[in-house]
Amino acid sequence: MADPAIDEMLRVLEQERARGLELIGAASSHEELERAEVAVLGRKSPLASVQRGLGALADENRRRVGQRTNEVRETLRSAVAERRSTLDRSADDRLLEADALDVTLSGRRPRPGSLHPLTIVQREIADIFMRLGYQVLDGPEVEDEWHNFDALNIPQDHPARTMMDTTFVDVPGHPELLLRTHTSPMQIRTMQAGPPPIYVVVPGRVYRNEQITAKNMPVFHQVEGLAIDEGISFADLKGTLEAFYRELLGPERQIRLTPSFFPFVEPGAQVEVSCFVCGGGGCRTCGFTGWIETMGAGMVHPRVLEAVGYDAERWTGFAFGGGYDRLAMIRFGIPDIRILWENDIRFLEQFEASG
Ligand code: FA5
Repeated sequence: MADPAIDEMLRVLEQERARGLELIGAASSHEELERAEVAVLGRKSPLASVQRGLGALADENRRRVGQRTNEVRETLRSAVAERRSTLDRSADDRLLEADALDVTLSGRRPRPGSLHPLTIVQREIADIFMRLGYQVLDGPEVEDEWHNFDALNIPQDHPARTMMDTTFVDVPGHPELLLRTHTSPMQIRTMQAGPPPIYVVVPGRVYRNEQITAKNMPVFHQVEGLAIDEGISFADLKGTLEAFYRELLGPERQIRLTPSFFPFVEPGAQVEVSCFVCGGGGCRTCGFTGWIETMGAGMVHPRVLEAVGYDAERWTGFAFGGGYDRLAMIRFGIPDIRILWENDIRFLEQFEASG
């Protein structure tokens, strides 16, 4: 026979199952879940009062309602456990999200530095001569008097020694050491190292105790060239230099060779380039001559060949020594040599980026 009290208990259990599942499912934080758990499973919950009422029931009813009560409690407990682990997971996810490093963003690339105009010109010079079959060598900046002067046919009392304003190096017991005043001592070192034929260029730094002006620095750069072979003539020198200047500066720059004196060549010449500012008409940069002196050159003097033990009857050759700070000025239209040394970033960043 139907017992309304039992029906009511079963209805409460059903209602609690539905209400509990809804509350638990809606909990969006651990606090809310705890509140829901207390509300549906706690001591004051309708479920607990149904349970407390079981003792007053007859055996059969107690079993029936008790079983249903256990089922509802288990359902709700496992819903709570499941909800808790879901909340744990999403808390972890939030943490991971907050901590995440977004590697899909493209990084900010540091701007690469640029090559110094002197480096660019030095590399271009080396490149041009390598294509002409020359080897590129490096030489010591601290030299001795013999290589820098004597072997180059510049005797002790020769005015060229004072003209070059030598800086001596203070090494006790070695009064002969100096900072090379030009790259020409590398002519001697190269010839001492082996027999002809020789085709080399040697770029590098040189030092002279000189006044700083728009075209002169006490530290500057030269590239030495040396070609020794059988039957080399002045025409080879001129042709080589014309090809070199055309490659480096373009066909619009004229060059001219004028007679000049260097003790280690005979005949000697000065190589001038038409002024890049006025185009040859005359201006302040070229000293109103229309030409800029860039290089000394000539046929290697027989005394130099003899100083290194070469047979001057058999071998001939030419040599040149060019100042490439000046070539960089002409190449890039830089009106004052001092700009090359100021390292002003606004100037330097105009040149090609380093590889
Ligand atoms: C020499 O130094 C010779 N050794 C060149 C040479 C080599 C002649 C081989 C013959 C055979 P000179 O002192 O003129 O020569 O310098 C050569 C070049 O260096 C000059 O034409 C000029 O371009 C550059 N130069 C000379 N002095 C300075 C300076 N103070 N600042 C910048 N460039 C300079």
